[in-house]
Amino acid sequence: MLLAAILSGALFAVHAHAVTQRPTALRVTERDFKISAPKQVASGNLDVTVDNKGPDDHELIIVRATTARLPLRSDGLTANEEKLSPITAVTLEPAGPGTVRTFRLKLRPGRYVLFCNMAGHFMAGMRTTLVVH
Ligand SMILES: [Cu+2]
Repeated sequence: MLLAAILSGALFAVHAHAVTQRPTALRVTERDFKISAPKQVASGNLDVTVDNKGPDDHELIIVRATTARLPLRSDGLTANEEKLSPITAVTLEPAGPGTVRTFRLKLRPGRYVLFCNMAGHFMAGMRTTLVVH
């Protein structure tokens, strides 16, 4: 009886997850010069919040890449967005400190890099990896 109860509970949980497909919240905080975000998240719809704590303007770009060592432009200070365009999931233009932006994004399983590409910011440490599973 106990085993049956556990099994039915498990089935219900799986079923509920498959049916509801509620978006998962993904909170990203940017500041000079760091990006804080979860290291992993479930695939599917994400409700992303990007909070710029400043003091500088910051962008947010998400690319599907296995490593955070992204190709650089010849300036040596910014990632090569043109080269990355085929694997880019989203690009948010620069926003000032205090700005909070939200958007919905669907990501399939894989490894992603979140970064800011303002001159020097990527190299200064504004990058983090995210595993979507
Ligand atoms: Cu930045």
